[in-house]
Amino acid sequence: MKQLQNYIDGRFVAGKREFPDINPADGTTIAQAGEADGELVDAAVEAARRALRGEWGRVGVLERAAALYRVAEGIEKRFEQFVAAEVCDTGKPAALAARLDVPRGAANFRVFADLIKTAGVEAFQTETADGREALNYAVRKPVGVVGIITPWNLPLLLLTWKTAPALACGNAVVVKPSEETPATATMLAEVIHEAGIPKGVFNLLHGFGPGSAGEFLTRHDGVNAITFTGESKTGAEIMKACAPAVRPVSFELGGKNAAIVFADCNFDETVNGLAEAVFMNTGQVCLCAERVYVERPMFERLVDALKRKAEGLKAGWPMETTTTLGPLISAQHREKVLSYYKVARDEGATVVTGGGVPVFGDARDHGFWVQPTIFTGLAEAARCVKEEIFGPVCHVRAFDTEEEAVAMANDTRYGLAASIWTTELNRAHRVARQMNAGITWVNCWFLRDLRTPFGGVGLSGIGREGGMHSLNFYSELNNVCIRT
Ligand code: NAD
Ligand code: 6OH
Repeated sequence: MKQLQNYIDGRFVAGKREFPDINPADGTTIAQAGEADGELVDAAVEAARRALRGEWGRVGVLERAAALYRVAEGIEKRFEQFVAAEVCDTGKPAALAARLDVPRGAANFRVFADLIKTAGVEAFQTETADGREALNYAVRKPVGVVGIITPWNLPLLLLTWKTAPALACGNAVVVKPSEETPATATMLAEVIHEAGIPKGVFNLLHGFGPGSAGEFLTRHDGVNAITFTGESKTGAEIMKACAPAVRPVSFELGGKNAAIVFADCNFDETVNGLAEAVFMNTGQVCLCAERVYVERPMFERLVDALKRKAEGLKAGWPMETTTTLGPLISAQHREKVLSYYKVARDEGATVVTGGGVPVFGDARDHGFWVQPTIFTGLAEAARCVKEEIFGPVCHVRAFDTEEEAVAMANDTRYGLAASIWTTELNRAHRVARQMNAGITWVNCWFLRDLRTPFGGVGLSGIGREGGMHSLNFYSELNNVCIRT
């Protein structure tokens, strides 16, 4: 059986205990990963600190950017292997991994290499009361050792989204991918090794959260900042762990995202876009729309079209090209999603389609599949309208006025991403500006320009990453003020 090891100080290191890496399509164990204990976490952080004091601490921006380019190329050289590993770990359709996860893994390195080369700093000429002047300019320095903790839904995409800018800014990193998806992180360590990045600059720890590598990393005195993507309640725990040392955090957390569909929308494009927004990656994207609000005259037609989309998804073996829907990540996550399917029925929902578990009559019956599901008829206060489910499911509700739609969309403790579907330009601008969210898409969803601010409000996170926002989190600015 394949062994997935930690990567510390330029060497692959086994863990003292192993845990299984399971393929969610059929429940089989595909590899064993070595869990990092406290000692290995110490070793990784110490290696990172040494790297900062050594060669990496003296490497200039151009050389760092060149190293990031080599990593991007290394990912592309092993493109098919990355796709296969991501597919085995997550069960997502290979077509999706090949279109989204793996290309973004490479793009993240290129974008931040380009950005760090072109990023300027602030400068101000200051007039002083005595008629003289001062010149202020900011110097960008690495934060130090950055701890990076990521989830299982877009494993390579999210790990590289944080690793690339952290390295671009000259930091050393200790990364802890999700215990559900250790494979592509291990391959990334191999690519980074081959790219000739000095030892200790990138360290990889496998393991869990509480009482394991994740928690140890967040509590470690040698770590200068933590960047985390995952559940809001995990974010709260990490904040507590970081509080005593006032370690800065950047959080991209959960969502309960709304889509607002106006009757003047381009119907076909909207239905296609919504089908992606609700069902992509089996609904396991933090940006997925779990609440769809439709202007009343279009309600029946849209529910019917979305139902046909859901029923047209092909839950197949992930490597088959015709497959468009994968399983959920784990048995435990399926239990959670199915418990919400039950709660919705108990709360009085109408089940438009789905609501259960598909039966295949083959090994997929040992995997963690659920049917794509659409509910209507729930009150806005219902748990399934308020809580993040993170599955292929949405609730659709009719609205009568723009004000009502905006109020319902904003009535959430989360605030990550909204989407608005309309052909009326003024309305698009007016409604977009009112969204209480970090990201608002109009007539599209998950259309990404990596230079834009990315993050959420409320329970959806703290801070923004993307473009200069990432560079600012992963660096410290030292303002130099010179009397002239
Ligand atoms: P999770 O919070 O359970 O786990 C994420 C990571 O944190 C894993 O690596 C886990 O081992 C680690 N972890 C767990 N407890 C920890 C602790 N106490 N200390 C340190 N590390 C700990 O999240 P998940 O189930 O892997 O991912 C799904 C969630 O992530 C959803 O809520 C989803 O909305 C969110 N998400 C958000 C974004 C975003 O950009 N906003 C992106 C992807 C996923
Ligand atoms: C969450 O599941 C998706 C996050 C996406 C990004 O962080 C990104 O940069 O596109």
